[in-house]
Amino acid sequence: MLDLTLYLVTDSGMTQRHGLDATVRGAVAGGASVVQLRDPDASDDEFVALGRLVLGALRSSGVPLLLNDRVHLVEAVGAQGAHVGQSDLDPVEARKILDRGVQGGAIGDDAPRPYLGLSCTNLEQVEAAERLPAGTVDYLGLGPGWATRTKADHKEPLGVEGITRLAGAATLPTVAIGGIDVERAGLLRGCGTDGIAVVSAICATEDPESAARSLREVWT
Ligand code: TZP
Ligand code: MG
Repeated sequence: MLDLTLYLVTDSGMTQRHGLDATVRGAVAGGASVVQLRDPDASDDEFVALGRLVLGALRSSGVPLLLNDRVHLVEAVGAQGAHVGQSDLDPVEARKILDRGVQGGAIGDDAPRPYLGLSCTNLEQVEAAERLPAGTVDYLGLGPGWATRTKADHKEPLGVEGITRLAGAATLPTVAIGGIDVERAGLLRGCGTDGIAVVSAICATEDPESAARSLREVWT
């Protein structure tokens, strides 16, 4: 099962300072338990190259790599799954594509079933996700907790109360995202999610490893 404790979502612009691979290695050394490659502006070819770079950085760490949106590239990258938003591919369709990769043998005969995450920004979306056929999605991303400049088109911030309400309505594992830093990670403790997801609080720092360590310490 996925460990959602500290979920790193990458940003290619923010990671330029240390490099995407070094940022990921640092984050994992500091305690990141799952990594999502996110780069809405990259072409598919660029995205596959970035995916392989990150996979190399994760090698022998046991930390899974999920791809943002691009379910069709999971197989090509050799990633462990994908994460979709409400306006991306329908989760049932996404699940079919992921499972087809496994059955086709390209991912490997004894490979575990790929993971699928789904973003939810309100209660209705959580309730709809809970009604999906069992095994469609593995976890829900809940957010944004706070306004964030990382995602220009984000929905209304939920705050601690909103995140708590959505997490309480979910039986699926959940992870909070959006504007989370060390202080807010502390505020979210006890909100009912299985973990916290961050972009800038790790990617845009001078020391991704210690940033990850601080977030993890506050959260756990
Ligand atoms: N989805 C909802 S908010 C967000 C995403 C990808 C961005 C979170 O970035 P940050 O820098 O951790 O606020
Ligand atoms: Mg998306």
